Amino acid sequence: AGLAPDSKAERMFGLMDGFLRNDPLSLQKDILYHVEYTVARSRFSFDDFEAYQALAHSVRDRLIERWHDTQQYFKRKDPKRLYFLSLEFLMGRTLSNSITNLGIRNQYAEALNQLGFELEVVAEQEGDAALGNGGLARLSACQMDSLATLDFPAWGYGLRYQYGLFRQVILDGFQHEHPDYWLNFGNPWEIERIHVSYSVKFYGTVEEEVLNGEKNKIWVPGEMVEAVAYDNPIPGYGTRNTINLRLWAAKPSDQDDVESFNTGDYINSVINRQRAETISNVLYPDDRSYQGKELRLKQQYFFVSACIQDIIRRFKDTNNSFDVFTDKVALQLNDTHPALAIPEVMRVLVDEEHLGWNQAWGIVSKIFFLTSHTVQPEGSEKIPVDLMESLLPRHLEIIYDINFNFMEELKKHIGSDYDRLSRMSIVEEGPVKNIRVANLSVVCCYSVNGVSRIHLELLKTRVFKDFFEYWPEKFQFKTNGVTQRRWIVVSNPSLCALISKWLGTDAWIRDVDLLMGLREHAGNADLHQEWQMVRRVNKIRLAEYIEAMSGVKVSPDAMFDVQVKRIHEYKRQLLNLLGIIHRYDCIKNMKESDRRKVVPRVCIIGGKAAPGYEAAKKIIKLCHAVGEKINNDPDIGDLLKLVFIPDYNVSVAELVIPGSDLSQHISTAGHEASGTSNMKFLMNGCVLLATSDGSTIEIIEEIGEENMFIFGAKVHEVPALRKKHAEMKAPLQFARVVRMVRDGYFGFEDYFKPLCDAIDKQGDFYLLGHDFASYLEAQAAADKAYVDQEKWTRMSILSTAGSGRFSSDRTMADYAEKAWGIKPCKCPL
Ligand code: CJB
Repeated sequence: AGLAPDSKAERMFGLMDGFLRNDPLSLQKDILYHVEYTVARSRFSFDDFEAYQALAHSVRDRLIERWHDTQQYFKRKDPKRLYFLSLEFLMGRTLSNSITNLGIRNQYAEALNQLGFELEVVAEQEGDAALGNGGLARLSACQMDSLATLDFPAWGYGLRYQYGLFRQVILDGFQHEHPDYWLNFGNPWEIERIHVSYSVKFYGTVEEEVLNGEKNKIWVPGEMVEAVAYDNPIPGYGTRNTINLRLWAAKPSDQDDVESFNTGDYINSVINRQRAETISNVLYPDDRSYQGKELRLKQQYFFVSACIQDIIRRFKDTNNSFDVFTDKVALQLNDTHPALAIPEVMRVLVDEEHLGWNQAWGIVSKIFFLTSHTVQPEGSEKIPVDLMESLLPRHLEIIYDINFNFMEELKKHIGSDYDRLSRMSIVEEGPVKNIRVANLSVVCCYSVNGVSRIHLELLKTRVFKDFFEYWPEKFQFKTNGVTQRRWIVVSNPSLCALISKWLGTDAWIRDVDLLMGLREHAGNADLHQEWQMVRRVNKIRLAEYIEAMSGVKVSPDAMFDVQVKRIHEYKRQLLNLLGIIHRYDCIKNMKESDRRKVVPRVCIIGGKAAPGYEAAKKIIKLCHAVGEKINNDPDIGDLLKLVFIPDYNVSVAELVIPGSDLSQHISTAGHEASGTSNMKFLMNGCVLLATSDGSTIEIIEEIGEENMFIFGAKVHEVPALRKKHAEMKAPLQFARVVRMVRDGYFGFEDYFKPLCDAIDKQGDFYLLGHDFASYLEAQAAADKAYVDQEKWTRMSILSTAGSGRFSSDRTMADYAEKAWGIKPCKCPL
């Protein structure tokens, strides 16, 4: 497959002994080969980590084989390709996912076994690739898996940060951030492409030349940095297709700074050049606010410049006119972070390829597709014009020109409504002049996509209201999804086997709508028994992990109630904590006879706070302070426990999600653009306790409100509630728990004071007080349902059964058809 049928190729193929073999004996040989020659340890003595390394290299060989075939096939067919640009990818671990998708998991397990190792133990040796912050970044990873599985001719592009997302270390209940130097132990999954490297320019001046009688701009840079490619193969499931995730690393440029070397200061010149590498050094850990930082802007431009050079080079390999560019290339912008790609393509087409402005704009305005992930208008990025002018002088000119044309066009339609014109302008006037990256993206992208139906409503009516009224057809939504390969097949193998048994097929792994077939067995007593057994084993595994991490012993008989996600005020981990305090307070004040009716709970919270986000860090500390009190109260015993899981990441999620009974998604309505962990919990048969927000609204439609616990204000009620809030009195039980925190019942009263003030002195923006009573009702309903194990198991089965619509396979097929205009291109087996 993939090889041209000439005799030389056949000879080469023969010399290599054909394709790599996947029977357990061949796999053992390959593993030992890599122990000896790649890891350079003795095959007579190697440990679990070395076994992991060798195993990973043997998997890598198989990935490369398929990668070559796929890329060669794409090249031959030359279809329209999708380029997925994202500054963040949360890939997590690769080993288990790869061998599952390649369909050789059992063979590897057997091979390892015969060498005296256990696959599960060896797989645990791998660290997470955490090149992203939260939902947005994990979404990119899920979508790559779906693009590969659905055979789409797609490439992902990202940055190869040396330091991924910080490691969260908890000391005395406080979060500390430690660097994540994830490449310390090598990374067998990437292929360094030293021959794929591009110069990226910064600073300097714009000059004019006359070319064929026309004026042409040339950017004379003040600094150059090399972008070197690192390829990460992404295998599809049940297909030979293996697509590429190309990550760029910054390296010093040979062409840069020759001057300073000539001045004789050799040592300083070397050190200066080395600074180039800082561009791709570290991931920004704030997942919503990165305004106006030079390094961030450099990162973004470095990224898009490398991508665009690579994409145009590949286009020119098989095409000789830009007339067909829009038939061959679609560029997906994962939020506005890579939006500089827009002026960059304009610059390349006009200044370097010498297309006229109108022709170039005709191309640019058709190839970009934006996905917005946020509902906060203040979350959108701004670039100070001064900074832009110094770092990217030519791009600033281009943005001005785009804006000029846009404003002229707009005036023809809306006349002299200057307020609106100034709101829609790409350039924000004021004491500091800024480029509004969101406006630039909306003006230039062919479509703007929300991540859930309600999110689109909010984009239309709040965030991009002016733009929606002007360009209604530009705005669409494609509800997010997650991949069932990672979130069921890899992370919950026993549930996977059970589902396949009851559906009579494992075809749902590619065709996830088949999960609906579980509905007809939702009342079957045998299924219930098996379902409960699988869930219990996962809970025991989680209980062991909790004890190892926090020293708290928890009983798998209790309900495991979980909230894991980034810590944000709008996600309301504080509401959860106040609910737990209330529960504790109630139990303390109960008669013995009532205590016997209490459903034992283990409350589990996990997530990272952005290093500069004070309120979020206080919430983490409060969780520890409350946990400390409850867990050590002999009066409470197993009735209630509260544990914080430190350093929540993808591989921790793979353990926590399958072991949860109840999972909380309790953002103030109108604040969560979509949410995606709700979908992962759903797939694993966890029952949701949630507000009607983001994608949860669509989940309610799919599985029915009677199979979930829904509470709280609705999106359309929130603005009025905020206005009314001053006159409203918080319910007594709410005031009481806030007072307990304020009065130092859990210690640290000065430290927690701002959290209490935000609620009872500063207007309670996130409406904790308003939603508290209905939150407690929903929790009480969950307790009641849990006691009735038959009812609970039914709800759990129906959750999994209804999760198919929330697969990223559906999202990617939607984008392919309605936005990008790409078609599957399946490499023959
Ligand atoms: N999101 O993770 C991030 N980071 C951001 O900077 C902005 C948004 C999240 O993206 C997810 C994927 O679309 C959404 O599900 C989630 O609601 C949103 O907060």
